[in-house]
Amino acid sequence: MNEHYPFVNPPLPYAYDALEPCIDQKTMCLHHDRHLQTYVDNLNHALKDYPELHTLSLEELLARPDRLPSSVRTAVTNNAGGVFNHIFYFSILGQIEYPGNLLGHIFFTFGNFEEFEKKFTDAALSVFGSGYAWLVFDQTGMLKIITTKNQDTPIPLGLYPMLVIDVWEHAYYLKHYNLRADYIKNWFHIIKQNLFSS
Ligand code: MN3
Repeated sequence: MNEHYPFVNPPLPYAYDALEPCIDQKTMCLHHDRHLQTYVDNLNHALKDYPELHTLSLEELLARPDRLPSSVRTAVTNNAGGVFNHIFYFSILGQIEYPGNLLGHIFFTFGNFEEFEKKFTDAALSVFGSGYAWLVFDQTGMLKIITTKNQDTPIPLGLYPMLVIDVWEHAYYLKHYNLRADYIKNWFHIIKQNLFSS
């Protein structure tokens, strides 16, 4: 994610129906082509009149919000977050290999996969309103589960994201209606397939 202004919406790295039946094609189309596209468009619009920000990557824009002009701080942070979070979410769902022996670290940290799944599910269910649950490495190399609100990211916290689930209702409402827990189970089905096949 080292591109800079003007940002583009990268194509989904797999077919829209590749995650069926866990995540349906229509949700993937709308989520990628409309929701993510809107964040890309709004980010470019917010940056348009600030050439000094045009060479910065998404991570650079997100790392130090205090360095952004106050007139666009909120717009840039929210929309750069929306772009970063969605690209990351789509990418880990299609990933066959995760960096740094992630599965080994999960076993080391949580004892077994079921314990990780339980703790991560609880975290994802605990997000009130819209946001994300993440599995991250902290700066000491320890795995942690965290949640973020709205389009906040782990980047300004100095954390390195490994996995994420988007629990905004638009990520699951068409298929699962209000049942976030069912969607989380389906998300885990995909992630387990990826992790255990590598
Ligand atoms: Mn989303």
